[in-house]
Amino acid sequence: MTSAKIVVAGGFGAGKTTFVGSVSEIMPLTTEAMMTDASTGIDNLDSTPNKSTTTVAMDFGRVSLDDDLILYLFGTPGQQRFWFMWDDLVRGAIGAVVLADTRRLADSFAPVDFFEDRGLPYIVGLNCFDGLRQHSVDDVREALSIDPSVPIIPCDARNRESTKQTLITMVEYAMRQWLAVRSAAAAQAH
Ligand SMILES: Nc1nc2c(ncn2[C@@H]2O[C@H](COP(=O)(O)OP(=O)(O)OP(=O)(O)O)[C@@H](O)[C@H]2O)c(=O)[nH]1
Ligand SMILES: [Mg+2]
Repeated sequence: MTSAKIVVAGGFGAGKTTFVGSVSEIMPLTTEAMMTDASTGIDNLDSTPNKSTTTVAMDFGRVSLDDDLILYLFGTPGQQRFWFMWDDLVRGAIGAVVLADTRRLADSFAPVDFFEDRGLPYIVGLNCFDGLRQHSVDDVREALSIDPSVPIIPCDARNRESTKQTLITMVEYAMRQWLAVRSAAAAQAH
């Protein structure tokens, strides 16, 4: 039995808590707080008018991908004022899913940069709100300057099969990256 830690990151309201909640086999641990008037003018709710809470620390969930692989999921807070926690949350993770809302693509720059800077493998999940994807995968890749080797896949954060498939893609990608780093190190040693 192996376990691995995965981070679910992304901009404010991209669907991180929804993603962890839809796929987790245990009742997810959430740290939601009511949005108050204090966030007016700071947090943009135009795209998610029904959103009444926000994550103030983290989400936590667990999912078994098969008989011998358990994933522990850590969702980050999305509000910029809580980003100082991200460094602690990613410690020990094998990789991350960056959820992007294609209606607010600019919110994905900082999360993508965060994982690029730290050299942690990440994939991008395009959370298709209301089934709409406003930009193609190729356009998103170009807009966010993401390397062709990094998977970018559409997903629905509310759908268990979709979130599970996103996680499988993440794990496969992290393993490929890890093997590539290991064989490069072995080649250097010879
Ligand atoms: N229509 C639709 N709504 C979604 C989808 N994913 C999330 N939502 C809704 O969008 C809102 C934001 O979802 P959250 O899961 O709280 O987003 P978050 O990224 O955890 O937000 P923060 O923690 O505040 O950054 C909620 O009202 C969700 O019900 C989706 O795929 N489609
Ligand atoms: Mg959240």
